[in-house]
Order: sequence, then C-alpha cells, then structure tokens
Amino acid sequence: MSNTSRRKWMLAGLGAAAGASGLAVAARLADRYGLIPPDAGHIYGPGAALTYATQRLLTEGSMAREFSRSQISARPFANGKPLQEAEFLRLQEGGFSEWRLSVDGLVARPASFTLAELKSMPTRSQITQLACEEGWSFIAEWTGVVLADLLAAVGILPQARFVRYHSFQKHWDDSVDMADALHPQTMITYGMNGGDLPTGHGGPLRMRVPRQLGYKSVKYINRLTVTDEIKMTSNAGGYAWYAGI
Ligand SMILES: Nc1nc2c(c(=O)[nH]1)N[C@H]1C(S)=C(S)[C@@H](COP(=O)(O)O)O[C@H]1N2
Ligand SMILES: [Mo]
Repeated sequence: MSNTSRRKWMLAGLGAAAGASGLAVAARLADRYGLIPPDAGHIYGPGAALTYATQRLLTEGSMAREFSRSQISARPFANGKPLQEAEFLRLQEGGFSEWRLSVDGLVARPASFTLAELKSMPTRSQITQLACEEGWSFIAEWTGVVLADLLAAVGILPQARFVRYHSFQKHWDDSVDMADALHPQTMITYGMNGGDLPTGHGGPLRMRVPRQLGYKSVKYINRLTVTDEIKMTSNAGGYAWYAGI
C-alpha cells in the first residue's frame, strides 16, 4: 500500500471504530499503530488517544499558518504575573548572562548553552499565532533556534521518543514527541517582534510549538531532556498532553 492509501485506511479504521464500538476500540487501534500519547491512561483516556492518533495521521508534515508582518498583533497579551523569585530577578539584573539551556538524556553530547551561544547558531524567525486554550490569541514574530538544529548539534540517540522541556517555573515542565520536536516550526525562542523576548512572554528563553495550543509553548526554559519515556499524570495546569490545533 502507498503511504497515502495506508493513512486513509488507518483513518477510516479509527473513525469507524469510534462510531461503531466506542472510543476504547479506537484507542486499541491507535495503540497498534504506536499512536498512544503518554497520558492515555489518565482522565482524558481513550478520547485523548483518538484525538492524538487522528491528528497525527492528518497533520503529519503539515505546517502551522504563518502570517505577514502587517498582521502582527499591536498589543500581545502576556499571560500571568511577572516572576518575583529572587533568583530570577538576580539573573535578569545580570542581563541573563548566567542563564543556561542544558541538554541531556538520550543525546550523544550533553551540553549547556548560554544565550550568546544560542544566538550564534543559525537563526530563524516565524510569524505565528499563539492560541490559548481559554480562547484568546495573538500573532507575533518569534526568533530563535529551530529545536531540530539544536538536537542535531547534540546528536539524538535512536531510542529518542520525546523531548521534555523544563522551566524555571518547575510545575510548567512539559514535553513533545519527536514529530513535534523535529518539526521545522518548533523553536527555542529568544526574540519577539524584533527585540529580546520580554520576560512577560517567557524571556529570556521559551519554547514555541505553533502547531499546539499556547500552554505547550512553555516560558523560561532552562533544560531539555531527550527521553524514550514520559510518565504523565497531568500536564501543566492539568491539560491534555497533546494539544494539536
Ligand atoms: N512557564 C510558563 N509557561 C507558560 C505559561 C505559564 O504560566 N508559565 N502559560 C502558558 C499558557 S496557558 C499560555 S496560553 C501561553 C501564554 O503566552 P504569553 O504569556 O506569551 O501570552 O504561555 C504558556 N506557557
Ligand atoms: Mo493558555
């Protein structure tokens, strides 16, 4: 079977299973094709598995919409209060020269990058929308390093299945699978709308995953862990692990 007809056939199977005998069957099918998200055993259960599997089959290789400069939002909304932690303020006062992004786990060459080092890597900008699950959104130009380039620099091992990202705000840790980690629009961003990324928007460093809802674009990231296993009970704020849009 060609890739396209195989995909159509898998989608038909998933749809029929969901309609005819309920979500549990669809989840079993999804499991057979290796499309089970790590939180499938949790409250979202088979429903989340079906969404994830269906979206993965439909959107494989697809791009989030990119906009023109004239569509950039005049007043982007910074969600949440400014960070007050003494350690964050100390780092900010030093121009974040001590901020590090460490990369560990299933990589050939674990590393720790300064902002200056990240800025010296190939730069990419994208004008994409950040869409919050609560209904608001804004369009901004994001500048940074494509995550796939960074991962290529440290060398991911073949067993890699997920990239976990850690935030200075510990409870915001999250992860994506390799399809999203290696997607050309998934970036580690240090710039927004032509300037440094403001701290309100996650400066000095935030993850941008434009094909998923805003909460996957975690702010204040300082560590990446490449792994073959994610043990998820709930996501940041208790949302579904997969938030494809
Ligand atoms: N560390 C951290 N990352 C975060 C959040 C947060 O509160 N802390 N909020 C998330 C949510 S729910 C959304 S919608 C976006 C909001 O991004 P913004 O503040 O740039 O508007 O950031 C996401 N990343
Ligand atoms: Mo959000």
